[in-house]
Amino acid sequence: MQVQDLEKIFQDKIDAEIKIEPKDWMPEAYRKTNIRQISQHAHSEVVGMLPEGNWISRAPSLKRKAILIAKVQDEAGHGLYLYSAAETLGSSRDEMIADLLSGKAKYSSIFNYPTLTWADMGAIGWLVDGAAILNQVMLCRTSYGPYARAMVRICKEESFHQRQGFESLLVLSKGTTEQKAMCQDAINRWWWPSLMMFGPKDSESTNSDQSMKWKIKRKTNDELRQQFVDMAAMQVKVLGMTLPDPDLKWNEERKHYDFGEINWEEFWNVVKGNGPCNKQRLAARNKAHDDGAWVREAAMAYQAKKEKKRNAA
Ligand code: BYC
Repeated sequence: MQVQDLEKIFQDKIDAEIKIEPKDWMPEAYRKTNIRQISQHAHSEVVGMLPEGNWISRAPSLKRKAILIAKVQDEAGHGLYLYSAAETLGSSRDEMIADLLSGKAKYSSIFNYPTLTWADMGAIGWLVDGAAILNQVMLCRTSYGPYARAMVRICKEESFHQRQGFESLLVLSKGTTEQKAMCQDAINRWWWPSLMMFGPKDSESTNSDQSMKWKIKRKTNDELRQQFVDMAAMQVKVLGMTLPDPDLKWNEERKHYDFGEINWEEFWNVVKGNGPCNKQRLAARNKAHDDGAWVREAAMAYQAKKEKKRNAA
């Protein structure tokens, strides 16, 4: 069959909402885009454990510590599902991890900001997981089958993450003057980086057009960002706090909130490796990888021993 015919069958399937599965024919660029996006997503989950892991030993109560441990552990699980989904496209886990550790692969800009106070755990849950969910709910319907199925489970866990974050901030917002100030300060610091999670403006987004045609993405960066602003602008009222944007205003005509301009220079700086914590995050991942070498060696030795026994039997 000619490539054009294969491409037509492929696009027809996508248009008919039939999932693309690992053994199906697919254009090389579709494979590459999925490997890029899924592996970046996996790296984000794994690096995302670092800013929160930082607070496990300092959680203010046993209950908060148990919740935070469960959340960080969930992120590790998300990373594993996603690496497995990317592996079905022919990229090995070793290759993907090597790209993360060398700094070649991207991961979400948000995890290059520091977690300075306990309130940051609540703000990450509410804003960062809140932004992540909006994006990930759409990815439950992405066209590549293994990615879509991984996202269904991830979304269930993320919605718990977001609720625990909001509840934690709600408690602080009703607390002492210091706790209220800590809550507002965390919201102020995480608001703009959370808006950046959705990526560049549609007009600057290099991958969106093609990814929308292939239904890898179902909504554009700007559409999701607007949805997030609308949601957060309502929820912040329940907290009795404010969002740090003087231009945030309900627009009756658009039926959406208008909001101020994102600092794109800061965004690209962070994406290019020059954010406040990029170097620290990569150093921590490299150290964890090196420290875990004996575990991988032991697992391989155990596997080899089992195979030897099986062959001898
Ligand atoms: N940070 O053409 P565009 C989580 C890059 S983790 C860094 O619009 P695309 C959680 C982009 O890669 C949530 N880089 O790209 C975990 C591209 O560069 P390349 C993570 C960014 O792919 C722990 C270039 O900019 N979620 O939930 O169409 C605790 C141009 O952009 C960013 C996902 O990964 C960024 N923010 O759209 C708590 C979801 N934005 O690759 C929570 C899956 C853009 O061409 N990913 N870039 O060199 C996606 O949905 C899409 O990849 C994006 C970007 C919407 C992020």
